[in-house]
Amino acid sequence: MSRAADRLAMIFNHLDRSTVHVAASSTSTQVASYDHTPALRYTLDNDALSPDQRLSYEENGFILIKNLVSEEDIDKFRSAFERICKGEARFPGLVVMRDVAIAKSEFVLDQQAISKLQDFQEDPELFRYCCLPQILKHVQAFTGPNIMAMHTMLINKPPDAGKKTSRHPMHQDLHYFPFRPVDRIVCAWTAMERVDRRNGCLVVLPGTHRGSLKEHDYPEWEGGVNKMYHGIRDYNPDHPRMHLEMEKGDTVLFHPLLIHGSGMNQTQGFRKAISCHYANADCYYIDVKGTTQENIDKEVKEITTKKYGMDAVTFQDTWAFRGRLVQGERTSL
Ligand SMILES: O=C(O)CCC(=O)C(=O)O
Repeated sequence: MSRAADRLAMIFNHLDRSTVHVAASSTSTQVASYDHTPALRYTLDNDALSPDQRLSYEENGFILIKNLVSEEDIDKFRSAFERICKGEARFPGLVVMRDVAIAKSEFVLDQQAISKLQDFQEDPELFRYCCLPQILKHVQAFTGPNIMAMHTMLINKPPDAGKKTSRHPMHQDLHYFPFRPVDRIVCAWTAMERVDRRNGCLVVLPGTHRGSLKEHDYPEWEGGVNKMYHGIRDYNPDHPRMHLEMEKGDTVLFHPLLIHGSGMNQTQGFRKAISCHYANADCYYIDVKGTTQENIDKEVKEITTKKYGMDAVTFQDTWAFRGRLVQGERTSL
């Protein structure tokens, strides 16, 4: 038997034991079920993950890898963030966001006021995160060998000011992306310090990556909602949820349909994480007209027109400008 077949057999055996896919009563039925059910839809057969990791992602829509990014690198990313906060470094396209609870009049450029950096692809130090070989090694299990870094963020979740605005509503990242196929997109999210329920760790609904893209909009929260923080209107509140408590350097890789969000930061510290959404460079742009993504398309276009005075730029263009090749060949995106 070839190594790949060997590995698949291992996974099928594992599926069989944990009866994840099909509860079948006889061996012949089990084999028939596997023939008709593509068991490994979400991961590629390229040795990038262990069979257990593949199985876990197929089932749950995420995998957590302990200690993937070194303390030294994280400290360097923190310093790069601080330089931006102090106004010592600026990069084209970088979006600096503040929490909605901070009144405009109180806004000063320092770490206390900044809740998120987006689109740091032109900052060589922060962008190094997206190119770390140990991350790309895992990412290619989902994207394949040609990899684009499409969306970059450093999240600095502030201590909640009492209005619960530090929460991130439950959402699916695909809502923001006009490219497909969905299974060739993945997010890497690395804790820059210990994250737990007190400082607002990620919360995920395991298995929801197997569903479809849901309707998103601003939640009706009394204390206000941060810009672009759309949430799902109707997810099942009784679906089992998992709080991903992580140590500095731990990294979660998750599917863009996985329903997730994060809780309130009830500490006095700023909870930091760095993340990148990757996609197979062979992905293609789609027209979102007539889909649930029409509202985000409209909002992005309004922002671009206001910021750059360019109303000809499309939702898809904004992604093509930001995307950077990190491995292989830029074939499509
Ligand atoms: O880091 C967080 O709190 C949540 C980030 C997130 O889910 C997002 O920005 O899409």
